[in-house]
Amino acid sequence: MAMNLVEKIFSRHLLVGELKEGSPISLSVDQVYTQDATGTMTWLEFEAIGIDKVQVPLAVSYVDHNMLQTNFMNADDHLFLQTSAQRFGAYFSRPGNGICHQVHLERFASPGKIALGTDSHTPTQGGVGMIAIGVGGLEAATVMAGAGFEINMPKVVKVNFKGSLRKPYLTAMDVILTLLKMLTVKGGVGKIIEYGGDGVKSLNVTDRATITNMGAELGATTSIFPSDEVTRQFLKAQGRESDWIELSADEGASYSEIIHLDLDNLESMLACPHSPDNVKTIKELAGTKVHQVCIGSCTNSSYQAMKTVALILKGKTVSPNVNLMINPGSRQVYEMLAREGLISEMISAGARILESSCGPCIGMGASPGSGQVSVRSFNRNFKGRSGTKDADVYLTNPVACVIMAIKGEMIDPRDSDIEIPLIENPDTFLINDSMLIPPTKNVKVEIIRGPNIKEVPIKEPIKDELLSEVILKTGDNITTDDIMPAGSQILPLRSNVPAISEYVFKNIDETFAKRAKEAKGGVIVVGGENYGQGSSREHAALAPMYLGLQAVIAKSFARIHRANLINFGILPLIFKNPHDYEKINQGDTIKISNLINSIKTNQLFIAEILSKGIKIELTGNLNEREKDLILKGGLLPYTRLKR
Ligand code: MIC
Ligand code: SF4
Repeated sequence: MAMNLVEKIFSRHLLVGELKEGSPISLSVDQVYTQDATGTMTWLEFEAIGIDKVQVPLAVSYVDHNMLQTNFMNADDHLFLQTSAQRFGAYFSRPGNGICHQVHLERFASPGKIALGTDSHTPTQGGVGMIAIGVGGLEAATVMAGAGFEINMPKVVKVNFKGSLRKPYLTAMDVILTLLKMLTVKGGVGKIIEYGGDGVKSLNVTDRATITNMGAELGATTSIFPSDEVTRQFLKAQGRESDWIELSADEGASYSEIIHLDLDNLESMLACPHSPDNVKTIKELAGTKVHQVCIGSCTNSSYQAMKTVALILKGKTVSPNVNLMINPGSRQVYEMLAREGLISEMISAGARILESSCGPCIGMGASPGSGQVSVRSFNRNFKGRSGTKDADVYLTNPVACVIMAIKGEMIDPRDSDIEIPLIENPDTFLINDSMLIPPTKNVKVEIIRGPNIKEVPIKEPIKDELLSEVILKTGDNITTDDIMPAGSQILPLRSNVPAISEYVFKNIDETFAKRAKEAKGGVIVVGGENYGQGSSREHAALAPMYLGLQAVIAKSFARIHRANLINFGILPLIFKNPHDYEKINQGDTIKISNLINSIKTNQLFIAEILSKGIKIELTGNLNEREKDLILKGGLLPYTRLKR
């Protein structure tokens, strides 16, 4: 039978189930990686499961998010992560080595394999032809403890490229922004996007990785490219040619949908505030004044992108009205640029060079000024994410970014008088793995914890009747940044759930935490479409759970957040009739009886809105495992009981 790429890789990893759209499957996993902001909880959870050593062939613990050390907390977490990695058998990527997705692509990503990462941009690795999926920390911990990865078989959508991207003013960012304009932030939910067609040849691996990285913004489970000669060249240049295998879809393979995109007809694009799918051509915004430009992140930090930026800056000066920040995503890229004198060109032009970390992308410093316009080569521009609530953040390709930094305003690169070089892949990358500490063998290392590191809270198993107040009703596309904000003040609290829970919904509802704690009988939140889009942070489930969240009722959910809710024993319920959303108001008390039976038998849940005397129907759509997880109070008690 002709197979697509996803079916080929899944069938080689299938433990349980059938590769039929929508049906539950369990897959074996080759690689798991964590980053520090989600990783402290993940490693605490791994420890709580009680397994001595990581059971997957490769585990890597990165430090890249919580890099500002304004007090003891982040440095303590780094040491906790380093000692946990040594204790449990994972590589440790030291702070300064780079952003997890970029470093993983350089040093570990392998065609044909399956990786999970505790970060929503894990699909970056799809650029080399592997399946890489973002998951919550607890999910990753159980897989590292030996469980299979359970998921409902997604639809597979093919995006067929024709033409070529080899034009200096365009980059892979324009490809994915064009797709975001076409498909929106909900367009990929429940789907894996498989790229193919002749145009794929014109994209090198790092271009492909930019596209798969931002597949997360489409809501896709993951995205994948074939593994071809271009992939082989990339791996060879990374000194890893032996990791290469050829992988492509069979002729006649079937897809749930095929989308065509002609790379010859692309324009320079930019996503406007405050959503990555609010995409326009740069020409439409030409002349808009720019105050800050940030280049880097896990989306656009390749050596080629950074070298292009440096060569454009050479001999020029950044506009006096613009702050230009550059954070090369990995030490490999940073060191190569430095050795070639390219960092000097950046400094000389007036750029501010930041360390290899997430930095401005997650509001870890470099927040724009009040009401300022910030143009970034990053992947998310949700309101307030930059650390400045009233800033307007735009997303575009690194070439357009640097040209705007010089000109001080938005301009299509073709309309500027600036010459843009076209940089080829290097034949060899600089390989220096000295900041990747390999797992120790057979030594019991003591795990060192700072005072800010607290235990993982566990939910009481669900009761048969819920009598809870709707503490908050939200609109569509609520992000996990809305639910559990990040930024330099809140991120250091990731290993302390009681403390971080004070900030739940803080940016959109100042008193949520207070009202939730006061509510007797627990908390219900009502949401619209695509509730919980964005990051994989399980804190967006765990911290509300700590405040008493029992159920979220929404029109639809983003995949990772729904899984995180279930993993922490919280019911994700869907309006059977989406118009019933209008019938519930904030402050209503909702009664749902016969819960346990409804969960077990997949019956409709009947919710009574007590203040109005009306009843509405809700569905759970829970598979067997999900039912079990909810009934046992979440994945941690479930995993412990199974052992
Ligand atoms: C993000 O880009 O939002 C993050 C910060 O990398 C998150 C992970 C986190 O919240 O720690 C993600 O994308 O999953
Ligand atoms: Fe880091 Fe931003 Fe990438 Fe998230 S999206 S991993 S915060 S660089």
